[in-house]
Amino acid sequence: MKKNIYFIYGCAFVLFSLASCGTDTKEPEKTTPVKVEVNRVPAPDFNADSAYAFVKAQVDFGPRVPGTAAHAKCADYLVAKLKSYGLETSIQKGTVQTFDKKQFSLKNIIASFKPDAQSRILICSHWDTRPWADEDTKNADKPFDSANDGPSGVGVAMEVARQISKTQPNVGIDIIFFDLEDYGTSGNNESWCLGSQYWSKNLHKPNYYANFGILLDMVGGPNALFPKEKTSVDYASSAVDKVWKAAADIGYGNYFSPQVKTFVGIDDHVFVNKAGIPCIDIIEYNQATGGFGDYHHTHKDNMDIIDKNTLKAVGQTLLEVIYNEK
Ligand code: AHN
Ligand code: ZN
Repeated sequence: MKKNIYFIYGCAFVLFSLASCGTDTKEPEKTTPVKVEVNRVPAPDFNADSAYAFVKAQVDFGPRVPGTAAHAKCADYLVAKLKSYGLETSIQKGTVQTFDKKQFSLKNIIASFKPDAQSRILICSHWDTRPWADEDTKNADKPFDSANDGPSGVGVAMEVARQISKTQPNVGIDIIFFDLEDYGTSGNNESWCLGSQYWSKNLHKPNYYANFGILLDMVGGPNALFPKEKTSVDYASSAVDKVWKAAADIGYGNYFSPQVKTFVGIDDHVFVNKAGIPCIDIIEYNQATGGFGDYHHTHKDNMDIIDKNTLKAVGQTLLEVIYNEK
């Protein structure tokens, strides 16, 4: 259902009524108004079934824990898909040390549409799985499927990649899937987001710039609520306003709440902002916990909590923003 858009149907209705005066023709259907969206370029239709399939494909590899075969296979899969959509795709490799003194070779997956366009939007998410369900009461030392935490954002971005390959937007688009976001420990901000930290110090192109960035984190839960996240408002308020207005314009104001909430200590957008690109975080807030959902870093984070309606709300909003950017 579309809200907050202008409907021009009165004239059509009056003309139709006059035309049918004095005849036995039926009353015109009042339920089919001629809709005219004001000042918006129509965006292609975001396919939530396709986005869902991209989420499931990642989860089907098994937990994408750094250093495992599932992690390596998932990277190959994402790169091959992005290349198949004609995006200029590469893997940024680097070596990082985790808080528990282990070394990992990280893979940031980077894909560009219209790589030479000046005006660009960056869409990002993380694609690694946390090695432990340490917020769970059972099997807290074991990895979990992690469908919402990582794959939901990657799945939405993959569907955006597929759509822009079919219908070209005016602007360039960069998609970055950061690695090793989730191998952190609480109370140590620098232990998280190792992929985006590496990228912020080693940009994939010299002087890389985008008009703004949009980080997607946990964008697939049922009835998800996305308030304006505080760091995003502080560093990238015009991008926040643009995205939340687009969502309201196309009828997704019930997902994108105008409230500002402080609940994200650290996330990849912090490091994108450190690189000088204003970047927002679309991230689910749970009213009951006052923080993340109760599935967060537990075995509950699996395909059962992925809702196509939420993927659609976020994905369609992104397309709306992309196709209206100059
Ligand atoms: C912390 O949990 C400290 N930061 C949120 C970043 C994150 C982890 N997003 C998903 N998983
Ligand atoms: Zn996480």
